[in-house]
Amino acid sequence: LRWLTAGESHGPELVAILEGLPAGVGVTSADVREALARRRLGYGRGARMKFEQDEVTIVGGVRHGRTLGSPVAIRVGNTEWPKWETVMAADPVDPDVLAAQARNAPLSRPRPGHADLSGMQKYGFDDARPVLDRASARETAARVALGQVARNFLKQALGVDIVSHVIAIGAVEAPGDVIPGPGDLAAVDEHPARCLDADAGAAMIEEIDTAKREGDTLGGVVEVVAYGLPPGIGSYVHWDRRLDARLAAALMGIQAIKGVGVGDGFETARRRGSQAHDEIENTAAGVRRVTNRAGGVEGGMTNGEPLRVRAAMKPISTVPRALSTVDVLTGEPAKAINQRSDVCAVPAAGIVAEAMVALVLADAAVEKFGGDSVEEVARNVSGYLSSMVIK
Ligand code: EPS
Repeated sequence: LRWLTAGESHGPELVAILEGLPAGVGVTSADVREALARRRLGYGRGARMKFEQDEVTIVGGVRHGRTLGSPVAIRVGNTEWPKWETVMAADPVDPDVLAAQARNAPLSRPRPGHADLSGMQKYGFDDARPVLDRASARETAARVALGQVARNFLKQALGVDIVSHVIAIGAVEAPGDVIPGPGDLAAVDEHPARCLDADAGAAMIEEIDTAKREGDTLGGVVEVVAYGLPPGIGSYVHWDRRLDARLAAALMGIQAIKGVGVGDGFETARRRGSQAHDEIENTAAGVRRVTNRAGGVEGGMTNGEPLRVRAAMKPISTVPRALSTVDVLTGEPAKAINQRSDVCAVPAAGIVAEAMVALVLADAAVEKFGGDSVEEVARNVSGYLSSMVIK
């Protein structure tokens, strides 16, 4: 599979293309709209999440609710656009018109922790606008749209369910043994912090309120769990075929993600081997792991246990109590750009992480099983499962 997104945060729309998906995957614009609505959930987001709508149009690759095997193209319109028509106009704008609107003033006070400064240096801008508008996590709406298509494919061809939850916000951590099951997505979504543990969830809300009061921002950690994956997706034979490497790259590619863990991740490094690995037993259902510390991946391949990956998000870099920077137009010390800001976007990052995991798994599944229609992939999956030498 290949996927691409384009569009700026305050532009007219985002566009996304997914190429290589088999035909026959059931998907509707309502499915995509629902996924985008989930991304807008979560305590700690700024005002924009409330008044802006995502306008979904599927413009290619789907007919009468089924994919065609051709590239799937989705537009996500931005209802904020009328306010930004001159700021982000594709065509040249009369300088007098530009000067008449405060919004058009160049942004010359780059935020520490943001793409602003290095982006301006790299692309030769003296205004952070073009950098921040593309670096913005608004772009994740396009990925969530494509992720929903990938997710429908995984469900329909392999019976895979993907869930995510928040396991830390700032220093508040959820207990490690609370992991959502395949049917728990609605319950997680109901909680404003998307945390399954009631006590930790309440403490997270409090932490966000405190940070907001103090003019500060917060990061955290999300975990994605995928159920129903057969063993053998991904491979140990080459670095770029390792499923964990591909998942790590996809998750690190989400704005503000600073670390990825597979299974128990960094915790595993602190354990002895006898406490780190998952012993194998023979059960009526076949060969299984007694525990799942590895998070369902060994040697770069799925091992048949639930896949578990975590992503750590840094605090939002638009800090209301603004950090020190330099005004690049004057060279003088200044306070960083700060218009409006989310306090915390960790709950939404879980939805984006689900989408990235779905895209990587769909890619790896198509590679492993082949097939031009969802029925053909499903047939290949069941042929593989029934002919496995060790079950
Ligand atoms: C974002 C900053 C905020 C968020 C935006 C991501 O936008 P603004 O600077 O216009 O207030 O609202 O997120 C979205 C619009 C979205 O749909 O997720 C950023 O700098 O990354």
